[in-house]
Amino acid sequence: SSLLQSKSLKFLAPLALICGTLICITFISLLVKNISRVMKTKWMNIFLLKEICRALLLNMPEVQKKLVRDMMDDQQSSLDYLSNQVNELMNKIVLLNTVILRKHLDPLPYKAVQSHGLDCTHVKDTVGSVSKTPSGLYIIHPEGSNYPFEVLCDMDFRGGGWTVVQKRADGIVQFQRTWSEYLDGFGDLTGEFWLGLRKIFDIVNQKATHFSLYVDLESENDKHAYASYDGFWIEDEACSFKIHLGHYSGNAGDAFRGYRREDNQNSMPFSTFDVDNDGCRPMCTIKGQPVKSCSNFSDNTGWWFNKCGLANLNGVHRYTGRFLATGIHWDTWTMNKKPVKIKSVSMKIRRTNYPYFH
Ligand SMILES: [Ca+2]
Repeated sequence: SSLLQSKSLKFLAPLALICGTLICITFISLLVKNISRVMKTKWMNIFLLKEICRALLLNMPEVQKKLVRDMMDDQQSSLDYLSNQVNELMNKIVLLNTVILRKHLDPLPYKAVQSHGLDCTHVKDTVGSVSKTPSGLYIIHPEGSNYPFEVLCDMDFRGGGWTVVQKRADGIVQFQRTWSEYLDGFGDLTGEFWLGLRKIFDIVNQKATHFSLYVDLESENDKHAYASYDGFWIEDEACSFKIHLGHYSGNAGDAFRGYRREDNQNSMPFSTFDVDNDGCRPMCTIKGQPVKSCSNFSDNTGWWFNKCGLANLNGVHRYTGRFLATGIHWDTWTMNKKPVKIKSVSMKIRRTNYPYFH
């Protein structure tokens, strides 16, 4: 029996070994399987993460781009707004500077003096016979006028004796005015002004007087040109202050008469946006545009328009040192076949019998 026992043991031992090995292999294989499953999920996760990252990376620039674009747009518009504000402020500073400069420069020569006359030529003749008459403000009382009024006399230019009827320099004074304002005059005699049609009428319609007109123009680049008329008078209010001009001389061209018959403003009545005498009845075609009112077409300024013509010295002054699209026109004054951009103007009148004339 002990032999049998040892035989069976001999037989059982390898069997147990095989069984144990098998179990072991199964266990290990199960373990590996498990590990690999875990690895697989991990890898899957990594893959997914990678995919998500890639998707994010792909999407991120788009999102960012949009964000950045929006931010830049915001920045740009606020920059534009700020630079506009700066420009506006700069323009205001320029205007204020000119006001201050004028206040500093003017007090002496522009004090109204006591002496009077019928007009600046008469003032010059009477006051100036003793000592030099300075340029500045004088009170005149033309024949036929019901009241005396203040005028600016230019006593220096070409022998003096000039009554200044209109002046443009800095754009401070608005020339978009009603008929009644053009009638009585507006602005500042020490700066920009329109003397007024009634006063001009009273000066040029005195007995035994003839007046000439001198138009002094200055371009944006400080060039000067002039147009001189050896005769100048206007009709009364009932005739809407029709203008009458004598012979032209000068180097700026005769913009009052223009080149074509329809440009001729000579003997035209005055027009404003509220009183229309401009010869466009019912309509004119200006640069291919239908125009009912030349005053409207010229930013509501007043002038002796004729369909509408080449001259408008009362046009809107847009010279701010930066943007030049001036509405002041004397379109016969040209450079490179284009009308010269006008920065400042004055219109002055003087008796023609003045000895120093010409
Ligand atoms: Ca009209």
